[in-house]
Amino acid sequence: RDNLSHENLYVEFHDGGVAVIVLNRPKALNALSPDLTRELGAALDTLEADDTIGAVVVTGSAKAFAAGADIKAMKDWSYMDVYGADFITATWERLTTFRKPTIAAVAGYALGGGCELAMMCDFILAADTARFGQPEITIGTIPGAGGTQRLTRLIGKSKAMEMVLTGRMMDAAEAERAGLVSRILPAEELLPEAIKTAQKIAGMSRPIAMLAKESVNRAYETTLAEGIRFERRLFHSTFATEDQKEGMAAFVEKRAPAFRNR
Ligand code: CO8
Repeated sequence: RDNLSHENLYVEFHDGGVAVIVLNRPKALNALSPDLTRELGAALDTLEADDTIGAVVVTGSAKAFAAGADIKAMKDWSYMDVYGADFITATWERLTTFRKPTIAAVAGYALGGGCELAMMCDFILAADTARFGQPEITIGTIPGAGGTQRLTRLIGKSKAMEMVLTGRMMDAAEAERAGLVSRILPAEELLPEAIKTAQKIAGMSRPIAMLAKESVNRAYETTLAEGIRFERRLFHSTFATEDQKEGMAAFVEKRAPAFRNR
């Protein structure tokens, strides 16, 4: 299947129901311009509607996942330019409303909006070259796409506060220790392993994977008691699917399940 090409990114299709969104604006280290974020939203709309796709990887280049929002584009904007356009959360939040599982495969710089974009994915796989940071304070602003919120939930107040107040970067090892990334891989294995992981997820029952994602995400939105109740109801609802019958029957019959995504 042919790649889907946009000006600042392209989408590769892989076997097993996986799409890879490759941010591709090398001359600006994948800085997230308004055009790039619009294209990302459009790509996600396409992949959400595509029944052949079960999981999505978002990645950049060897040097940069994304070096942040586009400082050259932003520098002269007025308050009304950014407030009026609700810059730029409306477009970015598309990733957080995407219902299929998403993996950020991060090599090189994930800074500012780039780190925020990675944190909007369901989990982060990092190359040993990855560097994470929220350097906004060094250019006279603060994180604006979840950096003060998601980073704090992921790595705790002390580390998040230090990073947001000093702008210092974390390397991959520190990011893994802190719980920001799920695993570190040698740089050359990052994308193949991310695709393999996405294929594994896409091979599960799609609706069940979506329920699992929704339930984990609820942990960030509500109290423990409410989250547990929400999880229990979703768990109950899996018994209304054919795939639960198939999965459990396959286990008992000692064979591989053939999920039909219903
Ligand atoms: N915006 C625009 N251009 C950029 C950006 C950026 N964020 N980052 C790098 N570039 C450009 C450089 O200007 C340079 O272009 P040129 O060759 O025309 O001068 C080119 O990319 C290569 O960059 P460098 O020469 O600087 O490469 P180095 O290897 O020397 O340094 C760094 C790499 C350390 C990553 C460095 O480029 C850097 O510090 N970049 C800026 C990082 C940053 O401050 N990011 C935060 C931006 S603010 C932000 O993200 C706010 C988020 C708010 C979210 C709201 C939704 C979008």
